Amino acid sequence: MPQPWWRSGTVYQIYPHSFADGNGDGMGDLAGILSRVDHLQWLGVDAVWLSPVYPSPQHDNGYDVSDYRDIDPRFGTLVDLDRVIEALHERGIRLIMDLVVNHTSNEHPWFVGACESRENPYRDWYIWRDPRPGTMGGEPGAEPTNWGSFFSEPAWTWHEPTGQYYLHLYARQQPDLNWRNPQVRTAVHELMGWWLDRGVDGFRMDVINLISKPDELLDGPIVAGAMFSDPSQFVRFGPRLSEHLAEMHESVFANRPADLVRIGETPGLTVEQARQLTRSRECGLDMVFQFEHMELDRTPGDRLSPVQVSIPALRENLQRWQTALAGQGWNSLYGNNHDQPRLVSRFGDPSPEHWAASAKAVALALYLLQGTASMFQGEEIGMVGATVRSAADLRDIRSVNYLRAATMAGLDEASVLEALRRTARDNARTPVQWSTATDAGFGSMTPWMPVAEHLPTITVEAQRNDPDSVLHFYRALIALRHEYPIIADGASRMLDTGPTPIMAYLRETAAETLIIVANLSSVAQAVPALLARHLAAASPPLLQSGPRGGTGTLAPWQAFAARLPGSPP
Ligand code: TEU
Repeated sequence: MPQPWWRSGTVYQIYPHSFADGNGDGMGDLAGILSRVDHLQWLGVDAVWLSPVYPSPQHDNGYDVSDYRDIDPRFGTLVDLDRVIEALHERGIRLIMDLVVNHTSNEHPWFVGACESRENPYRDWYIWRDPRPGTMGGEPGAEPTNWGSFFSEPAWTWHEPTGQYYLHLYARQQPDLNWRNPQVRTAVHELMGWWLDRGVDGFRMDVINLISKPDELLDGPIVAGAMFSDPSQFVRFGPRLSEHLAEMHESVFANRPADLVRIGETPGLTVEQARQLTRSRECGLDMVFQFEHMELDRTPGDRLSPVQVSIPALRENLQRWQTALAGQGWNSLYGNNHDQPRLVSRFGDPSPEHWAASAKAVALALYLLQGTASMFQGEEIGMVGATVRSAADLRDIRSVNYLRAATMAGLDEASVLEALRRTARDNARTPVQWSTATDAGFGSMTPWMPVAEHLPTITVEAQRNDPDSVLHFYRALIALRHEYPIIADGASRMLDTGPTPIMAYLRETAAETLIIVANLSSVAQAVPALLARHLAAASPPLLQSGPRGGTGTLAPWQAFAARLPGSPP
């Protein structure tokens, strides 16, 4: 049986707002993407995941869709999208669309209809409830449950004209669809088929694990210091989730080619649940973006408040996912995206001395595990996080709402901003730095978000000319994943490196073994005894980053992959 392409493949996420601006209006667009497809081909990626380009009022940068079958004029037209698909396909690159169907925009005609009257045919496409008994609708505390949205507001908004509340797990401009209604499910299946007929190669499904809500919606506990209860516990694996995904497979994918990919974005999902959703194609998902490793450096219950990352904890977590999904599901490997801070700023060391070696070391440690690599635009040149001087530099609705709620609760703005500098989603959303031109080659002098302050070497142009650059390293890493089937197929075994910041693991098949070692710190590390025994027998590196340490020492951010004996040449 041929293996699906994604096992050895790399997905490259394009966040259209910030990738490249083709018409100079400050906002990236499809024409910009078209002008940069050669970069993607040179890099060697297998697929592009395109964040939403559908018509949208942009309250959540396109994750609030008002028409599922068109393109927002700020990004171009359907004809432009067809051109992008064609240009990618000509280069052997697939296109994965973002499917945002847990919620729509409040400006989507379905919701506009639903708001007209309780009798409107679209009313039941959304989730409506009466005020809490004994209260007056619209007053604080009258919400049907005490749930908070993920954007620091109540999860219910009062609709005065029809006298009910509607549910929104995200912004009030993002009402949740009612997946219990079969008409909703059919409409989603149809629009998916429409895009597949147009030539797209799969979907990244936004918060797809949140689509099934319990029949009865109940209050949850409120942790100390919080305003609302966290609805995740009720909705992250709702009663009909598996059923809805299996039905989606049956109605959309069963009679289509098996190389169309379905990637579920699934905050809060456990390994066992991930296995349930990805263990066979009929379950509906081929892999999930899980969140556990993205929450290890966050305060529980407050995802925008940072704590120091622990490499041993990260290692342990990644290995748990590797083991649990081996042979019974499939992992995705990611360390950043448009919602997460930049990889090198978060897990590496962005200081001029260590920036390059650390960007490479983190990538090597992550992407040689078993799973599909998923990279975010600009990561391949080691881009660092946004420069946030003041609250006015924050664009993301989540950051803005969080700051407002925290200061209203009495926290001081400077310290909240300090936390947001490390955790805000704004971090990864700055324009891609293509060149050293004043507009960084983005295509506009006044981009919607300012270019991040960066070293002059952090541009595509500079790094293309330097064979030792982060960019060339990423290209070699992507190629290595294609070249060595063991990276797709081998079992993963984390080596015990104790409390050190060293991540070391083996990839094993009956025929061969690879060893991957990375010192994920800016301090030289003595090699632990167990690792030293392996290293004594290892081949010259297949790929390496950073300066070499002496015997028995790993230099700061030294990382490499090598063969162990028993391997054929
Ligand atoms: O993100 C979901 C997400 O990452 C978090 O908001 C998550 O739900 C939260 O941490 C609770 O665990 C997706 C998109 O990637 C993001 O850009 C959108 O804002 C969001 O869904 C809503 O569509």
